[in-house]
Amino acid sequence: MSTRKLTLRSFHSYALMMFGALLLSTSVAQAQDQAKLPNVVILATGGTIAGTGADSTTTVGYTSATVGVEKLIAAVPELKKVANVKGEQVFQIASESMTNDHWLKLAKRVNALLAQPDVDGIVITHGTDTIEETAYFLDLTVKSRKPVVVVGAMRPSTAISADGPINLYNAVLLAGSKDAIGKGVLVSLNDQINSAREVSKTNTSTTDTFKSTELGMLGYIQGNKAYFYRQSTRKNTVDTEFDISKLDVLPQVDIIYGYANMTRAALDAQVASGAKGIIQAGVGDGSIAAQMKTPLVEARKKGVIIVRASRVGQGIVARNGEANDDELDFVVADTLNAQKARILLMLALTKTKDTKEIQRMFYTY
Ligand code: DAS
Repeated sequence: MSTRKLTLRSFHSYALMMFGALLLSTSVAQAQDQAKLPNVVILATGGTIAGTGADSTTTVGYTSATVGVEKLIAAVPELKKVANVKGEQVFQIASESMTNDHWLKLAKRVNALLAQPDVDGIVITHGTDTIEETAYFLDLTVKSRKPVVVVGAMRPSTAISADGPINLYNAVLLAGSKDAIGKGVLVSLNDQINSAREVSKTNTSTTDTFKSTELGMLGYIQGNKAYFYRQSTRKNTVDTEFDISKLDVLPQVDIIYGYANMTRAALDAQVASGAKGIIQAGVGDGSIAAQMKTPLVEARKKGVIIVRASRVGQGIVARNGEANDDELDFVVADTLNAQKARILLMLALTKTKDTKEIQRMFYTY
């Protein structure tokens, strides 16, 4: 074989070897970069973020909870840039159907995963209707400082400008962010970061629906980075006294809604059905209508814990303000709305029936 051919052949094999070495070093470098990314587990529960509509203009009247977690992840390939993600389909429901049983199962799964050293954070995809409740339940029961971010969407995955993919991307980025450690359970949609305790759904259908109104959101997600400007002053996660690891059921706590001309019928029915606690979402500063005082005192005498909350949505329900709580042995909800006061009272009742202790909890969490 001529020298020229030999030189050409050896050049080819040398070039191939160099290309192989380059490929190998690139894939090793990529593997090393990927290894540096946080490990985030996405727990899917359903909701609009997993919803589908008849066509791309359907933003109401769609079917919630139809798209599986793997498809949600596949729809956002950019997730790989910010975290190593794994998905689990925990439930597939519209969140108006979320129950205490779902919450206990979800909280136990979250705690089991966060106890693993190879899990850095968790994202929970969830319907928006009860995100604030699930998030607050987790805020009181998760036993880790690692980030837990609850995320949803206001438009189904099939809609023009669906907000699910960007919300999911931001939630995964936040769950992998060191700044989110120790901030309590977070709710993140619409580029904003809210605390589980303060956030509420404030609009039936717009993408900016989640607000912490007067007490304020914690920060923003902008340009692939989470920015925190404040954090909740209330105890949460590892600093709470609640342990659900051995609980299979939660005490029944119901809510009565205050309005002019209200009657005792709903209260009596809930007490008769076994309620261990009643939250009154009262008018104004948790006021009690004249016709409701006797039935509430009767319920208290049966051992039912009565908590005065407000339907107003903002502000502190003052103890001994609109009612003599000391004399009636009632509790006040502080700034918690009725649906969150219900969650705290359910967990409080797993520890005590002492109203002084329960009031302390409402001033602590
Ligand atoms: N029904 C709503 C729910 O599942 C849909 C949504 O907004 O997520 O909460």
